[in-house]
Amino acid sequence: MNRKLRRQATRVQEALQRLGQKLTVVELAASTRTAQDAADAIGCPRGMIVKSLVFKTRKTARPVLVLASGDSRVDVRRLRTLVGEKIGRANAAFVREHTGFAIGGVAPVGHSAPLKTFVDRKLLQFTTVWAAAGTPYAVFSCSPEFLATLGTVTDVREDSSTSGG
Ligand code: 5CA
Repeated sequence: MNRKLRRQATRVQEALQRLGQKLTVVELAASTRTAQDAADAIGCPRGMIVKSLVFKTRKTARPVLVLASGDSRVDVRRLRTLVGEKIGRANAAFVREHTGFAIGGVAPVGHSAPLKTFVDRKLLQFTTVWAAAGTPYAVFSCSPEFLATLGTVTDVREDSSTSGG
């Protein structure tokens, strides 16, 4: 069933194993590059897709990873408050340098070096979610509680003060 994984996907599979997780990386024939692509390929609501978004602090150029629901937008002002510094989206080169993955395949685990991580609380409303696994064709499913172990759970999506989720 599980064909030989590409190198980056194997890295994610191994990271999951090191974390003691019995989770399986799967490579799909269809692209999972964006949250919408992944939702279409998997056949699930876009909200159940985990976006792994990399930001860069303006002054200190530190990477920050935000895990958010596929149908949420990250509120950059909230993120700024959380990190205590101005922050913006990272470019492709910065993403690759600090995660080891290309945009569209950035996984929540298996990074080149430990990454400051925030997990948006909205993800916790699902029983299962799907995250990228190193390439724009690889994903794995997990519980949101597993993602919660990877960083700080917080409300960092837009409108999260009023929508209640
Ligand atoms: N594989 C899917 C989830 S399974 C995935 O990686 N989705 S994602 O949302 O985490 O990653 C795609 C995101 O990368 C897009 O939301 C987009 O905001 C961001 N992105 C795309 N191109 C660029 C770029 N040139 N620079 C910075 N960010 C980009």
